[in-house]
Amino acid sequence: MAMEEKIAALQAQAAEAIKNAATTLSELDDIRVQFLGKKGEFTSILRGMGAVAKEDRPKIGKIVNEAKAQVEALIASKNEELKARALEQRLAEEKIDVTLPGRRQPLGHLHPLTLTLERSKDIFFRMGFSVEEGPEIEKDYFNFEALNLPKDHPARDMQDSFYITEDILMRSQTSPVQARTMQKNDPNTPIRMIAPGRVYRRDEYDATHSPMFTQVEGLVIDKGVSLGDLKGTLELFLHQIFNENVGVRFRPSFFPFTEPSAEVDISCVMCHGKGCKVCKGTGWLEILGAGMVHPHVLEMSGYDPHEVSGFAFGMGVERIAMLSYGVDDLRLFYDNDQRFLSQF
Ligand code: 2NM
Repeated sequence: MAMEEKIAALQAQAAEAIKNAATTLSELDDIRVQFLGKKGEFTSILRGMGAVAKEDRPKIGKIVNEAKAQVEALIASKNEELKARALEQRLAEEKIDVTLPGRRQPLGHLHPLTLTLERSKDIFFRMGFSVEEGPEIEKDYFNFEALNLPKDHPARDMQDSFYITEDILMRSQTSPVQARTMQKNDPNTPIRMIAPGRVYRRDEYDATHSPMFTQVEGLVIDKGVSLGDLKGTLELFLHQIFNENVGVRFRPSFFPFTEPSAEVDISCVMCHGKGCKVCKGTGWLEILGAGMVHPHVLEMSGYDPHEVSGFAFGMGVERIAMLSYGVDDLRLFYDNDQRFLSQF
């Protein structure tokens, strides 16, 4: 058989196979290998070109290449056709049952400490307090100096605070925010603020202590602010955060930044004042510290103690959360154990 005829026959054979024998993509690929592969029919013709007369080689070579190109084009279009058909078949076969109920995503909620902090903020917000924030990495000056804690004060010991350099530390209270607010303010504008946030102390980690805990401190400065205002404000707060019937008492105490200073107790939430293990038989639980802002503190931050007076207070959010939810180990707030958290 002449070379041209052989090629034409092969091309027709390939076209027939592609048209009728290939019903799947893998069958089509088998056909491609059979005709166009390394050991395929067209390749062996090209290999056999040596036997063709020299003057006929360009002509025959051209015919082979054209035939190959045609077969390749047929394979490509059949490939598209089969792919489209396979997709159509999948779309027809696979059905989504939209009536099946969805997988329920368990819904989370706020952390008990966040809930307690938000409730506290809300109570003060309704009394006209603004919320101020400040850095957790603080200057020694704002954390201690401006609050009347002189250089030799025991609270400034390296053993009690996390120092970063000589004069930079992790704030041990949120009062530096009050000092910053006083200094930022015009001394003729009154202040009614709270400073909530994290504070850091070199404490053991046990049922009642943590090297990091959350505080809410407050500060009110105006003309004629009195100890009565302090008592009224804190009583209102404690009656709202616990309940209307909780007992509140003020005991004399000492803080470097307030004079006079007081510690504030509530009647025991467990025994209602009768005396139990939680209140160690006293019937009372210490809940916050407070006092009238020391004249020196006012002065250092630009307020004239002869013109204005103020009160300040501070409390631990963890302690409030423990007493209002009846939690006896502070570490539970930080463990992120779902069995604990999902109860709030
Ligand atoms: C407390 C207790 C008493 C307090 C004082 C000040 C400031 F900045 F006005 F001096 N801020 N917070 C204060 C007073 C904090 O925490 C137990």
